[in-house]
This record gives sequence, structure tokens and C-alpha cells, in this order.
Amino acid sequence: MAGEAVAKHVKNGMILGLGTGSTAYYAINAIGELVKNGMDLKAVPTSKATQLQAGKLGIPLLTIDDVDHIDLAIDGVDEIDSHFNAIKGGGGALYREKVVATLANEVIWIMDDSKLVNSIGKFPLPVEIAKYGSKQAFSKMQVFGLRPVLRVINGEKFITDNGNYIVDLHLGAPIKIDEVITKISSIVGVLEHGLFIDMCSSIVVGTDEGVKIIKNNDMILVN
Ligand code: A5P
Repeated sequence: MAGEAVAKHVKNGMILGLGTGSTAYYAINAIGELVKNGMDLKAVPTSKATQLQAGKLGIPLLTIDDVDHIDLAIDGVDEIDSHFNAIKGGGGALYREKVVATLANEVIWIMDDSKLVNSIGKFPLPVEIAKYGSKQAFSKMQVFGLRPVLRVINGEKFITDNGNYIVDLHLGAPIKIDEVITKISSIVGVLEHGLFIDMCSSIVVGTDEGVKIIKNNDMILVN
């Protein structure tokens, strides 16, 4: 529901950021319908999976280097609190998602209401790290008490679209956001972490009672 509802925010001529994940999947399909019906838009995908899906739907694609801004970025989220502090990266696309979000005039996240939490941290916080030196980066996370677990899928180390590893930090809620960011950012080999703080303009939430839109009042909306 949320994935389809967000398509109403897409306007002719926009450059979109297309997120990654099972909810974004539905939004991308709905955007594909808009293109099929003649809407003129272009989009920057945040992962190879999204690039493939959007390409098959005929959505005109741009690379991140082709753009100097994005009008609207649409993405999913793993956990979000009432201050719009969020954890993303469950699908491992957090780096490209964050680059796209920081270039966007408006960011809308789509989700079901299970993603709304009092305090973030129960969902393991993904951190993308370089392969080279990953053992040392991992040890440093342990020393910092960040409870890291290297992401392994079907017995293989998970590799991001950027060729790196993901470490999931099992912090538990609530977390001291600033402290966690300071610790992670001090570790050599960390490319980016999945804490998205005050980056989102509004959220579109699918609930049993229908779709709800909640605006981030602290944010100055550009559009
Ligand atoms: C991808 O790396 C993530 O940031 C996703 O946006 C997030 O995990 C939400 O995914 P789902 O919509 O599949 O829950």
C-alpha cells in the first residue's frame, strides 16, 4: 500500500532516487506504470537490484555522476523513531542510499507500521567496511562494545554492490546515537553506517487502517 501510495508524490520532470528492498520494489513498479503512461522522469537507482528492476520497467536511468541533485528520493527503512532517526541497510544498500538521500531535495520513506519504534537499535545496525583490513576493523568494533556480526548469507560473506563487507551491530535499543556514530566513524575501513539521522522529509506508512503520511516537522522542506 505504501509503495503504491508514494507514486502520487512523483511529478512530471522529476529526477528520482530509487531505493532498495521489498517495499521499494512496489514503489518502483508503480513508478514504472507512470512512465508507461507517459510521465517524463529519470531516476538514479541505489543498487544493482533496483537498477535491474527499473531498467526492465523502462524507467530512464541516470548514474549518480550524471546528477547534481535529486528531486525526490523514495526508499524503505528498517526502523524509525518519532524524531525520524532511522536505521537502514537491511538489504546492504545503505551507502548508495545515503549518497542519494543527501543529494535529494525531498526524501520519503515507505514502510509498514512494524518499522515504527520508540527507540532505534533493536534492528542490527549495518556498517559497510572495506575487505582490506576488515579483521582489524571488526576487532575495533568488538573493543568498542558494538557487538559486531559479519553478515553471511547462505554460508558466504555478503558482498555489497561496492565490493565490501557488511557488519551488523547488535546494539539493542535504545542506543546513544551520537556515541555510536563517533565510535564507528573513528574506525579505519568503515565506508558508511546505516544510521540516517533527520534525513527524511516524510514517511508513508501502510497500516491495517490504510496509508498514513507523517511529516517530519523539524525539517525544512525544500519542495
Ligand atoms: C536496503 O539496504 C535497506 O535500507 C532497505 O531500504 C531497508 O532494509 C528496508 O527494506 P524492506 O522494505 O525490504 O523492509
